[in-house]
Amino acid sequence: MSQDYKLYGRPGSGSFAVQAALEEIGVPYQRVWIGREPAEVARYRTLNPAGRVPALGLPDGTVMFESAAILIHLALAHPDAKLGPRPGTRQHAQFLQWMVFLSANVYEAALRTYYADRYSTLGAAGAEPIRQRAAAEFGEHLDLIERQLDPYVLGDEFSAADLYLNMLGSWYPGERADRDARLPRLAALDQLLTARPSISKVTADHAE
Ligand SMILES: N[C@@H](CCC(=O)N[C@@H](CS)C(=O)NCC(=O)O)C(=O)O
Repeated sequence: MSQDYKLYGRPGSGSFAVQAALEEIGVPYQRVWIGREPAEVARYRTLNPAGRVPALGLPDGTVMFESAAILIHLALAHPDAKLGPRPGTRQHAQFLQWMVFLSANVYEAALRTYYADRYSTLGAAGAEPIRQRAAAEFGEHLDLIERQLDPYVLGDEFSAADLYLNMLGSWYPGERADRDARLPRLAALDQLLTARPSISKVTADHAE
């Protein structure tokens, strides 16, 4: 039986871009915030064994996780929303490249920045050098994609990669003014996205 999409997330987390994609598509969905209490996380792990957010319940009840995979799936499942180029094209190859780049490098460096204690055998006592290195790499990965923006990740074609980059770029570890001075094209992309109703709706939802 078909049901609404069910988005599992947390305010300010990786569920932001997925929710923006659902808004762009215009399908009904339920948004479920997952608390951080161990019992709630343990319950959530029965749906998503990775225990991370986001995860997406599909209309047939299947639950999938990994933000880039979810965004790519939504782009493919709803071609009319134009969240990605036509599969098999050169542009789609670029789309896949940047989605994986963002997930494997930018998102990964953000996790190392904000959960640095998990990456040291010393825990919190060993976190600071890891955090500093990760924050530097986060900026370097953004520098790389900055050179690509014109004005979108795929040139003049808007896609889910822009939703993803907009979210990840907002996690820059430092002052926003410094980020915008370093990454002016990313700042210009933010302006374009802020004008989209999907982004303003999800921003308001995550700020509640
Ligand atoms: N590779 C995963 C990473 C997901 C992830 O780590 N999400 C963070 C929030 S942005 C999370 O759930 N953190 C909670 C935790 O690790 O306990 C993805 O792209 O979906």
